[in-house]
Amino acid sequence: MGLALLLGTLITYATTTTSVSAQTASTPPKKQAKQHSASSAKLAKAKPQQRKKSTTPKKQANRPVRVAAMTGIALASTAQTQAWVEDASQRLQLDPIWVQNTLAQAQRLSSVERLVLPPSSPTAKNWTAYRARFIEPIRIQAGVRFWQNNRSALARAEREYGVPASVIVGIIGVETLYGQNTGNYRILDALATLAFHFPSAHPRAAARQAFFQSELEQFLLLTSRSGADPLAIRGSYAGAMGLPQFMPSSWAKFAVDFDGDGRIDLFSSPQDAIGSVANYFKAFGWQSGMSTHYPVSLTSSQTQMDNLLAPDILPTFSVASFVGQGAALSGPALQHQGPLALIELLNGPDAPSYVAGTENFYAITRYNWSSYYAMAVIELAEAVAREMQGKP
Ligand SMILES: [Ca+2]
Repeated sequence: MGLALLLGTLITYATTTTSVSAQTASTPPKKQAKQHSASSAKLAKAKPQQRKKSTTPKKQANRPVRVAAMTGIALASTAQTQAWVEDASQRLQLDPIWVQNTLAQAQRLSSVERLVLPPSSPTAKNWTAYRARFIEPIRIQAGVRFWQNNRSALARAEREYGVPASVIVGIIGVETLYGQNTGNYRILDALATLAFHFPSAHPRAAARQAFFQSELEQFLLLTSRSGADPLAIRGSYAGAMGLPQFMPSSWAKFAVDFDGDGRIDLFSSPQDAIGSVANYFKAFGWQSGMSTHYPVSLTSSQTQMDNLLAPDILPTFSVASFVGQGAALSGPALQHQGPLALIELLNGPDAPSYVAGTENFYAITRYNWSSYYAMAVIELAEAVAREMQGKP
């Protein structure tokens, strides 16, 4: 997924990794806004003559385009790639010549290979520092504008999927700063690199490589079906695309046409992005009306920290069990139905922060497997919602 992951991996704040995308490798890079319109044509289906120019602002996000990082060497045609072309074409019922020709145009990007590796000298996780990168005035104000510009779609998504508008706004804000940073890697290059040259130094190289081969298949399937040019679509170095940074498999499974124009366009239709994020959460168990988390107090020396932290972010303990182990709750938390998790957020040299996470907190981590990411989404959501009060 998005920028969150970049920060997550480079600074090692993110506990695990990625994404909607479900288990993307780890770390999409900083993105440039630039390619939206180019990309938007791509996966969007049909009706070419009716397609409007994108109205998404193409602000340059004041980051230089790292052209050097985007060019590589031609992907070598090997016995492995040949076998893959044959096998994938058959299973997906794609024209093997088209698959072959498409892959032959992919570039192997050494920058992408480097980016998926864990940092060589990880720094301590620090929620306070991580938070400061996302809960800040520019992102909050952009969130307010996004909410104002998409008020009815957000309200409809909340009605139809039960996911609060604020959470959807939080996700799109953390992922791409509301479309300003959607990534400038050619998706074909990124996925082909990771599908065939995943760095063996990675602790789970074999599984990750298999994952990216599968994502490459989904990408070719999507482009083939929509008639999009697979060479023109851009996104993160890990293959995530559009406003919500969906991986191809997530696009295939969870993206929806929420503006009703007959095609799914996560690059330049904020409405499609909004509906797709909400649909994703609903599919991953979002429960309407449930809080994401509650404050928790752990002052007692009797608190059974090892036991409470053992399940990590997986909600496991009833309110009674949670409290019984010395994790004190108050107010509405005491009425909570369903399991809780003790979420620990490290603060470098300072004392960690803790919250009691619900199943909806856990649902946010299905978008990006990190409690730091989830908490940033929640706090950005809350900050934008506060700003929205009293606004037209
Ligand atoms: Ca649409």
